[in-house]
Amino acid sequence: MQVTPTNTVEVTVVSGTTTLSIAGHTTTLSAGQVQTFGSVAIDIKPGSATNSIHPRSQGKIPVAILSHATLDAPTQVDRASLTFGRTGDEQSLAFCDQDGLEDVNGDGRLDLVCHFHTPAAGFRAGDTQGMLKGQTSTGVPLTGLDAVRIVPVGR
Ligand SMILES: [Ca+2]
Ligand SMILES: [Ca+2]
Repeated sequence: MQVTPTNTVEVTVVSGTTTLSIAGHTTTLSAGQVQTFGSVAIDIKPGSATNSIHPRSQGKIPVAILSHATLDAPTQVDRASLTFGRTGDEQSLAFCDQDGLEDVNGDGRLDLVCHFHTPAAGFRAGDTQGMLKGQTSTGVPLTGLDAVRIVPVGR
């Protein structure tokens, strides 16, 4: 089963166990367990449509985690769990905004904007997407994808 970045998938195992693969990570579920895995919409560099990244920058990349009907990102995302970069496993988190929360996509729900160290995110020439991984404060895994454009380094 393939899902898009805004789908939420609920899995119920009626007998035995089953293995789930989520964004390349696998987990095993036992009968009787009900889990919800959330793919969240993210916006790399809110306000920029091109999401240009200078791979040699020593700066930070802002990433907005967009709230939706069943996720209030500012209150429900476990900020310390967040990893972001070319594979999604990079320990690149600098900080998340605590004050001045914004509704970056104008849907009436406040979103969570976090900032990630560019060198730690590990983007390379030719990368076309960035992935964010993490979990909610109740332990539900979250993944999000957005496009990036890697700025040619030159020289
Ligand atoms: Ca953007
Ligand atoms: Ca919003």
